[in-house]
Amino acid sequence: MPLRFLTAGESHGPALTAILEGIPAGLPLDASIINFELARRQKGYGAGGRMKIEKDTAQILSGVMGGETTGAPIALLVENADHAKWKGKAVEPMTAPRPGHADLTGAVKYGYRDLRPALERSSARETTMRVAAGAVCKHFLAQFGILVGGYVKSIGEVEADFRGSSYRVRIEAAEKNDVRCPDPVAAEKMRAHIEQIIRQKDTLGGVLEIVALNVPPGLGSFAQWDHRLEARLAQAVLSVQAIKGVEIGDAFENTKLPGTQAHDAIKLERSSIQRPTNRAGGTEGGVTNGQPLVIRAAMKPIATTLTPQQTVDLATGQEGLTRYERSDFCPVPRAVPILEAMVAFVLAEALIEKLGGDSLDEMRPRFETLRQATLQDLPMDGTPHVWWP
Ligand code: EPS
Repeated sequence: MPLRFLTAGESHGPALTAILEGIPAGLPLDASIINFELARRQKGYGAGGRMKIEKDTAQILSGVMGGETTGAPIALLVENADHAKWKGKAVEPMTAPRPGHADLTGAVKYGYRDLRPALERSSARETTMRVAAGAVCKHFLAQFGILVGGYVKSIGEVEADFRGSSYRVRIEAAEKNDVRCPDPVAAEKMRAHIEQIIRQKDTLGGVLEIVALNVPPGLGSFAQWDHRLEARLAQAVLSVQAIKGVEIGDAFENTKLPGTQAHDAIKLERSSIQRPTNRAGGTEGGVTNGQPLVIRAAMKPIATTLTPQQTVDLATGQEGLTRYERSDFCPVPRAVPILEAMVAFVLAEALIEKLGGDSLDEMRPRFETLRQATLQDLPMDGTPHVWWP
């Protein structure tokens, strides 16, 4: 059974919902596991006014009985506290599309008479449900010792220096400040940069790094284009609002190196195959290689700026300026748990594919017998073959 999820809900509608299908039976689950991640999504310097209104909490409507998943679809619901202000209220039409937002493309595509329906569904408010579904996936992966975490690498021009720190230390250190940057010196500068951008009535983007530790080798496949794990991760990450770029490992840095320096040497330590570096970011040929999985994502500065931008009012047909809609100033720190959720979903799906089974009890022993990268796992004897007689 493939793992899949759908979300539904408008930013200011009564509630947001998700259905997550394919999580095996026997996973202990209660709302606190989801609420922990939802609270992380709400926290981050540079958030807008909406986060003062909401205290996102999930209701589990199905798929869990007696505190454990049953294998049935898991339906999740988060109410929008802000809906109370919109219910029954006449709303002035919005007709001046924001450059970079889904306003204009949505209106052209669906023929809306008002830009609001595009805003309502394209809003990053929807990521609440990705985080909710992803929290279940993260919790599922944790049963196998797989940890998904993330942190901020840069905000605007301010770049962190991670040299010498392990991924695990970075993941833990990131939660200690409200810009989610493990480098405390850079974190202070990032905060100051965000403060400045708020004063300037503008927005800031940045780069995030998402890491998965203890991922077994062999997830994903090169047998078909859409089975390749890098491709699946890239789609999941790029599907997040305002994410416009993605790289696996040191993809862009590697373009500057010759081939002999861009890869991770294969070494032997007590019959175990080891890689002293991780430039590939944990995948080779669309398959995990047992190294930490490293995904980097570029988030643009979001399109809703307090300073008006040049646009055309679609109702009057005149050039004019955008009108401000409440939004974030720098959503980069808040995007960490969102991207973690998407990566966790892809990895949970790939693990379920690899292990098969409908319950955790079926999967656990299979996980224990997964091949590791040791010489004994590889039955090669060097005999010549005629492949195509
Ligand atoms: C968000 C809720 C939204 C926005 C923001 C994120 O709520 P509202 O529109 O009522 O303020 O603040 O959305 C965007 C950044 C966007 O581009 O739509 C949330 O819950 O994260």
